[in-house]
Order: sequence, then structure tokens, then C-alpha cells
Amino acid sequence: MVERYTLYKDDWCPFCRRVQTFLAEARLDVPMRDTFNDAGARGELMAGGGRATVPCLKIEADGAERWLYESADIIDYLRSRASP
Ligand SMILES: N[C@@H](CCC(=O)N[C@@H](CS)C(=O)NCC(=O)O)C(=O)O
Repeated sequence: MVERYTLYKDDWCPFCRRVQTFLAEARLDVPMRDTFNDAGARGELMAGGGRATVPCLKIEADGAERWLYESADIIDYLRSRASP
């Protein structure tokens, strides 16, 4: 199953930075949406995930989407998907 990811983050958040550092080290190219500078991105996060907390990973597959909060859970999830 092919999954598509979008990371909702802001530049001031240390938990977001932790996820971004992991992505860089793992060489994973995940599109990002900045909820601090982009009201549209913040609206998407609120509407889809239910709260404004970042980081949050949107996971799209088979026409469905999941919103995963918590930096440690996001890293664990992407690590497991990158090397099952
Ligand atoms: N335990 C969470 C902490 C996330 C967190 O506290 N994010 C802050 C920014 S650094 C936030 O979005 N606060 C605003 C809110 O929750 O609405 C994680 O590791 O991801």
C-alpha cells in the first residue's frame, strides 16, 4: 500500500525540529506545511486532526487519511515504514 505523507509543523517548535532532523538523517522527503505562517495549513490541521498542535503527520492511503500527533510516534511510525 502506497502512503502519502504531509508534515504539519512550525519553525519555532523543538518537537517539529526533532522530526525534521530525523527526516534529514533518514533522507526521507516529506512535504511540509507551516502552520505558523500559513493560516490555510493551520485550518487544514484543525479540520483534519482536530487540534492545532504540531508536529502532526497526515497519512493518506487508499482514499483515507490519518492524523498522527506526537513527535516520538511520528518518528517511530516513519522509521517502521522506511525499514519494515
Ligand atoms: N509531546 C508533543 C508536544 C507537542 C507540542 O507541545 N507542540 C507545541 C509547539 S512546540 C504546540 O503545538 N502547542 C500548541 C498547541 O498544542 O495547540 C510532541 O512531542 O509532539
